[in-house]
Amino acid sequence: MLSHGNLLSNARVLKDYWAWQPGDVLMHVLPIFHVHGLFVAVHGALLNGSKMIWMAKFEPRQVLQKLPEATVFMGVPTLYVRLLAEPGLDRQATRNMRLFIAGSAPLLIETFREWQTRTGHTILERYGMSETAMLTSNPYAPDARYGNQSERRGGTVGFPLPGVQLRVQDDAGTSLPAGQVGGIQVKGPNVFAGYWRMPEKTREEFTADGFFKTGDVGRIDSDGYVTIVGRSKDLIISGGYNVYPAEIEGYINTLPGVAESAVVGVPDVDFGEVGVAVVIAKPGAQVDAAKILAALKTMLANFKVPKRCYVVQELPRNAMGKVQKNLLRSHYGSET
Ligand code: MCA
Repeated sequence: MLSHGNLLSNARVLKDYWAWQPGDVLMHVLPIFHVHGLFVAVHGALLNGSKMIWMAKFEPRQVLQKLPEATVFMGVPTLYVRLLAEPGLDRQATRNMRLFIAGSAPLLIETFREWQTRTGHTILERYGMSETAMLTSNPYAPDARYGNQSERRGGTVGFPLPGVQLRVQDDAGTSLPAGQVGGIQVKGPNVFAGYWRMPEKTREEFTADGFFKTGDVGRIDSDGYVTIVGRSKDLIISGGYNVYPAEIEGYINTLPGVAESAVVGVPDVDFGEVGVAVVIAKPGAQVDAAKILAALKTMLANFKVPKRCYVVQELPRNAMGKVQKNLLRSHYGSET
């Protein structure tokens, strides 16, 4: 439940933080059924009274053709990777741009650096969630508020935005000092009121003193930059879309002949991360990996369908009997 107050406060902060200015033109290429495309991009432009160049689909070549008419671009890392694959991406193509912003998934340092080399622009990475809109951002420009810490630092998501309180806690609920890794919790005028008609879940996800537990794991460096190192929830972020392994496993387990399954995220050059399914057949049953994927395609949105499927004899388990997804990730992450 996001209120108008949540969204307006965040949009105002972003307008100031990213220095939206008269004459800005947004190149809009993201789906408008997510906070990134719908709120951060569209509402940023609307609040600034800005023109948008509206693309129905992300086509790298079309984007490059139109880019000289734009000043602001927002994308998930996959879009930057795909633009980098275009020979036409260079300083000339990006000459009128003021700002490139990335979010929704981790931007690899290689992408950040290659973008700098090819275009001369430094991508500004920020961090947010549907529940909170935007939480942190790398700085737009040198700013007295942050002394020397005014660079856009690759691999980090920058500073908590004005008005956002962000802390890192261990499992016992103790706030951790700079540099130590723990659960990221936030509070601020942008944070939602709770999950719609889910009071239990809402209670679980907030602390007694009103901080929202993001489920992301990270640290705050001594100079204030926030870095996300992982997440506590079992979640795959593929091309900027959230994919919940438990949902996919639930579908696989209903298929004929399947005893059990585990879905894990493995690295992918294009989507950052993609799902891989590892399946165990019922005794005596014949299960075919390609058929499983074909069946899933009829049941799920395409982006949720694992890119690969393996039928194996057993799943690695720890002493408690829990599937060791980390082992599956490292094993299947190296097979392409
Ligand atoms: C498409 N496919 C995918 C994905 N997208 N598979 C995994 N992950 C994906 N993200 C499937 C297609 O259905 C197709 O399957 C095959 O992969 C190849 O698709 P392709 O043509 O390459 O895909 P596309 O249509 O060009 O889409 C790629 C995309 C898109 C443009 C990167 O995924 C996208 O727009 N992502 C952005 C999502 C986003 O806005 N996220 C923000 C949410 P087949 O071959 O079987 O047909 S997060 C958010 O809002 C928070 C608050 C935040 O902080 O921003």
